[in-house]
Amino acid sequence: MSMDKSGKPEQTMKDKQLKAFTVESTGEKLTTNQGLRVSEDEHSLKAGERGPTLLEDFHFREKMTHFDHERIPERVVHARGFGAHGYFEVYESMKPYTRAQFLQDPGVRTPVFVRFSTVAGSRGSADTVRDVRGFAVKFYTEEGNYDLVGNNMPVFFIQDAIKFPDFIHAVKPQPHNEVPQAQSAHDTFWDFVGQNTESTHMVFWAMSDRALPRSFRMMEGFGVHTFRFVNEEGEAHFVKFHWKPVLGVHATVWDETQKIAGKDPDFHRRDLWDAIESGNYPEWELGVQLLKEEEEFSFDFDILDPTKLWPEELVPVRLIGKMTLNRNTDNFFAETEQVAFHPGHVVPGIDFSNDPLLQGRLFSYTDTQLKRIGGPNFHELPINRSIAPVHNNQRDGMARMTINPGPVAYHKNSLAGNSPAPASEQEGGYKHYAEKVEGRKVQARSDSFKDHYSQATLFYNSLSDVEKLHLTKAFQFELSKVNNKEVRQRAVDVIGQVDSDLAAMIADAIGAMAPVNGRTAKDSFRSPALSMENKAKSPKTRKAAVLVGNGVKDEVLTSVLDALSEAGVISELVSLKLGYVVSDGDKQLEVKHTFETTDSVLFDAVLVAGGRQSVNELLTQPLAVDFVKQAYRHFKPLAALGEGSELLAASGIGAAAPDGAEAISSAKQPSAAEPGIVIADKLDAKSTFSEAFIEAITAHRHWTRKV
Ligand code: HDD
Repeated sequence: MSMDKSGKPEQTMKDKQLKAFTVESTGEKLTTNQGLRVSEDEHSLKAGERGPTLLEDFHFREKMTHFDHERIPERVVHARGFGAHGYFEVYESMKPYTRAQFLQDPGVRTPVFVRFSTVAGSRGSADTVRDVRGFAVKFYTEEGNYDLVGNNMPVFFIQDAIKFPDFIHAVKPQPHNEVPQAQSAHDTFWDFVGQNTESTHMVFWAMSDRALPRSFRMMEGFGVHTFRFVNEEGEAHFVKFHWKPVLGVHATVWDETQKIAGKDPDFHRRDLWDAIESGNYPEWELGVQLLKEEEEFSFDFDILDPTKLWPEELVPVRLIGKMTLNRNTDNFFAETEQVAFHPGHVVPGIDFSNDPLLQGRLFSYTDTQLKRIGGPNFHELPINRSIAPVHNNQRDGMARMTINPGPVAYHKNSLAGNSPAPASEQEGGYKHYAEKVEGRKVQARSDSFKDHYSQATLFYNSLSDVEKLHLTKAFQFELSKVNNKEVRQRAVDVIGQVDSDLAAMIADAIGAMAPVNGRTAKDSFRSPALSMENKAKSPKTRKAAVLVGNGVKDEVLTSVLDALSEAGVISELVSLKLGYVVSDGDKQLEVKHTFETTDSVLFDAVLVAGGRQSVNELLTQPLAVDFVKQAYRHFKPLAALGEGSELLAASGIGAAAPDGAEAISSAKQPSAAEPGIVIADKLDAKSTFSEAFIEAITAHRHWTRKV
């Protein structure tokens, strides 16, 4: 990627626009908001040193008033989020399908701002709760802003936007006591599921590992609805949008997820921030599934139904470009909090379908910004500004920033030569796709939306055994938190319409009855693309904890750390005290964390370094033993150099497993006795050791381990 002279990513047009609003105060004098220099900022103006504060202290009043008004309403959904800047490049011209300018020329970089979010929790809730993740992308195109406001799951809970307030009321904390925070595991959510069976497919996604992403950088994104591409000739194609992460799709395990929420509630935002700061720019490929207009009725599901996906095996995903995030925000509030997305922000060549969920969204998003940002001029906030010029007859409103001169603010006019004038299509004017519609006004839903179970079955059947096990346990956990027995039973009955064996396993764990009229998922169609197991794997940016004490053998450790770093793995030393440990070769190695300040749940892998004294120190520390034990229970790769294998043995690893004892003895080669455990006590095996450890890290987790 191109860099400027200081080695930073080159500025996009959006960066330059934002720069004009950026105020750097380092080295400056303190002033009031009126620009008056302030001479005192610690003592308010008083009548005598011990006297009352005087109202005339304008600096005190201004400072306090601003503080009192610092909060705006949090988003009614997706309140907790995190954003970053980047750019998008198309691989090849999409001209045959769409006239959208930003999808024409592979040489053009379109600036983007992306906000990831959880849905149910408040602004201060934990990152790693079980939830859907928002994946909202604002493209600052030369034709105006285009927002692709999606999620990390390809379907949704409801089919018609009129049910959105009901669904959100059911999943949010209960209104009488505001409990539980950022959880779907409570009566009202599961009551909704039992009463509104259209949610079944999405509930399966929400109970799957997709709801526990390891990182924002390792999750897919979906536009969910069917949209339209329209080309210069006015021809339309139906289109579904996908974001495919280059690092693959990975999750944490449930026990780990819950612990991270306590140990580091900012786990996902920290991960994204750190990746960008360290130059490991996250990347996603943009994929499209395309259907001709005449193929609208070619499937056994309705393509307007947002609870249905288009199986990739039936409609292949074509990768058309790549998005790279390469710049963190300068100010969270100004950028991430004030950014306003809207599925109705489109550019010529992108249009809507009649999906009733999408149609309702087209109303809701402007409405919510009026409340949240406080008026109709939210488009003028720097983060929301288009890089395309804005000219219209809108005037006034709360906090208007542009100064539009002249008396004319209406169309048509003669006094300003009838400007600003509507543009023709050739001049870039947006023209709505001339879809033919007819019908009676009815409050009803098409029969083609009535199948609530087939695709839940498809999803369940497409999962690997481990993913199925996790999903089963998720249902068991969530329904165990439901107090009302009838609500529990109804949920089991609904699950029975997808797979009766699954429903029976859940029923057994939660004291409910197995459904009598269940179905079986076994014979249904599979879509391998739906399983996370079949996605890309990479060791890049994975974090390894390296457990060390004083006297650690540094020679072999250094070569292993070099190999890890070359593979893109980030290693951080964990020891008993912060500062340095002194190695057997008298080197000072910097310790990043202590066992008190970190935890294995914050790492992807663990390496125990060798050296008699070092390992003895670790063996005296119960937290070090717990660290290793827990990493093992979470199926993470573990590696030990030399005497380091004793810490593994002390944690019950290897010795407890059938072939483990042998592995821990003097293995010359890394042991394959247990999946994801790499042990070497011979220095000459170091290169093989590193390779085996990197391979184990690349695999993400080692599910066949019996824990
Ligand atoms: Fe929504 C925010 C995604 C259905 C109403 N939504 C919001 C955000 C995302 C989504 C990612 C956060 C944007 C940001 O980071 O600022 N929403 C979706 C998806 C949906 C969906 C993928 C289904 C396919 N949403 C949906 C419906 C409605 C809304 C049916 C209402 C009719 N959504 C909103 C909202 C929010 C919002 C209330 C809250 C804050 C905001 O818009 O800016 O208007």
